[in-house]
Amino acid sequence: MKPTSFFLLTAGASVVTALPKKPCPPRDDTPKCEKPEKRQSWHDITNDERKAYTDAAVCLLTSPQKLNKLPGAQTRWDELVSLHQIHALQIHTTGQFLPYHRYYLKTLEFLLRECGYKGVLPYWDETRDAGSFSKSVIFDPVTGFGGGGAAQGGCVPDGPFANLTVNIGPGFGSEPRCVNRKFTDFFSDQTGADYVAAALNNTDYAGVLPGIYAGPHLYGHMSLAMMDGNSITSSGDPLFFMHHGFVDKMWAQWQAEDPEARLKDISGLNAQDPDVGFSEFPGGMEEEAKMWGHPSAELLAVTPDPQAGDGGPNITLNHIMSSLGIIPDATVADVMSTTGGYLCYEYE
Ligand SMILES: [Cu+2]
Repeated sequence: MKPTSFFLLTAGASVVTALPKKPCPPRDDTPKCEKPEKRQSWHDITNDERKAYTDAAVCLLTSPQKLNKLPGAQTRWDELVSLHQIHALQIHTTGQFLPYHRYYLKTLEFLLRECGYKGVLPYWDETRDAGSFSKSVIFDPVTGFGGGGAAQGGCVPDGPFANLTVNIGPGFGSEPRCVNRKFTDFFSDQTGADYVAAALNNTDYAGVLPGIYAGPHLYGHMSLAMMDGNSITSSGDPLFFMHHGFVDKMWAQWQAEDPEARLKDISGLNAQDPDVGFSEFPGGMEEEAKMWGHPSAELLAVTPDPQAGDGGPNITLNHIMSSLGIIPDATVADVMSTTGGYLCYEYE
């Protein structure tokens, strides 16, 4: 036995010395973005691509929840909606608005992949339907999201999401409701190209943030009244993500006009100012709570610290965003560029 082990030892040693010496490559953990995916408008994708997308969304709406920690969540889709509910008072009328919703779209994309979706995330170029949203091809009952209900809270009458249930919302509650929306076309005027240009006509984040938020973003929501028109849980309607792709595109477009400055420009609070609440409603947070209640102790127990990574009330590039374990946490710096490596896509 001894000669054999001696042989192995010497043989091993000679292999080690014979290895060619290569210099170590510089260490870089950031994935590279060499070929950004192209996010296309719903108008421009094929019917097969549309169906693949809505099939995956239906799959999420009908699959059981997995995390076992989000209050009220019954389905995988509910978990996604719950994230928006839990973060609602941190990500609207605050500096977190654009980065968190960008990260939220990535969370949706991850979940769609669980349901077998292989395409790129589409978005809705609302400028093409401004003023007449209800007539958009996106609401086709066969190839799109189905139409609007007769009244606010009225269930979508047709399409892939008719008769499906969301259990998160309205507000901070968790009651089973149908997927619902209601069109008011005249509000959708203000998602038109002129309004987008006006929103983006700002030189810093502090200016463009309210431009987008209170401009085309808000008017899109008012025109669609998704999920009882409720600001806390409107993401229950899968259409929400088509609208927020459009919102994300506006930010990306603005950033691309001066990348050097704008890919680093972030400012604002990381949670709502109690005196302001949602900027679109009067009276501040306490007054607005009459519309949707207060988060329960159960919800607060899973709500991330809005100052995570910031060390104070103002948002920084180090701010940590969470999906409560659906995808890993990310920082605002990670999502500043859509082609920075953590993300790798562009809008067409
Ligand atoms: Cu939101």
